[in-house]
Amino acid sequence: MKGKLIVFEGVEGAGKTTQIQRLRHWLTEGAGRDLIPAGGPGVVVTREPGGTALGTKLRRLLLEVGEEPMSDRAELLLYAADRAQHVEGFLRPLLAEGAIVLCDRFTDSTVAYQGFGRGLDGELIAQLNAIATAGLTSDVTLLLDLPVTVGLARTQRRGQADRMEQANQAFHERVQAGFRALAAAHPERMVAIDAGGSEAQVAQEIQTVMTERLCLWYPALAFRPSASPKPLS
Ligand code: T5A
Repeated sequence: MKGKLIVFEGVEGAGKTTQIQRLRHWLTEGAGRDLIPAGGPGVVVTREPGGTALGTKLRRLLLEVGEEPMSDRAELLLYAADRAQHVEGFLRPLLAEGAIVLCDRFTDSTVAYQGFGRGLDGELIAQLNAIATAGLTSDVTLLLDLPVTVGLARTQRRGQADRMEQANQAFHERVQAGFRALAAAHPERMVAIDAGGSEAQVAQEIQTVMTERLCLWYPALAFRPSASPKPLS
């Protein structure tokens, strides 16, 4: 793929949406602009669930509190359906054109939430992720690491909890343990970021990691005289 897929993961309220917007700003209007190729589709922001028209409907089904409890397997299959549509109809075409895609959640969320959280079989989840992605993996995944209680407190300040947020704390702690296990198992792909600081501090840490990655991905740009890979908050 010509483009790059940069994924943000973490527990509820870890700050993914906030940091994706900050990274997009840095890459389009800050010092990061000099480190990515000009032209093409540029920097694109998306999310799972809900990155496509079908996905928007699936997201509603997944997050609203419905009339009957959703079975764990139905939940798993709906997240997989959302991903299959997102990968084929949105991510692959954009990556083929050279886009830098910033994606809020991807396959690791299914391993952490449906695997570690719900207790569904890891092999089954790996198979479904393989079907849904047809082999597409992230170029880097930034895990925003934050204590569950801090993240949930942030989301509670926003108001009514969605269906996933309503799960008990033990569930969210298992999800957290899942993310940390994934980061330990895939150090080349996943980078843990301390998400407990101020928004600016977290953004700074992300810019440092991304400067390193972008210089590796696009070395010709990094060594241009005009390039100024200084973190910008
Ligand atoms: N899911 C998803 C699965 O179970 N399986 C899957 O395969 C997939 C793909 C998605 C749900 O679906 C589940 C996971 C989720 O439960 P969602 O609404 O997209 O639902 O949920 P989240 O991704 O968790 O989104 P949130 O908006 O809840 O969290 P974010 O995006 O991590 O956090 P953000 O940036 O919105 O910030 C939350 C609040 O904290 C403040 C912000 O201003 C905001 O109010 N904040 C900070 N406050 C203090 N210090 C900082 N550093 C802060 N950064 C942000």
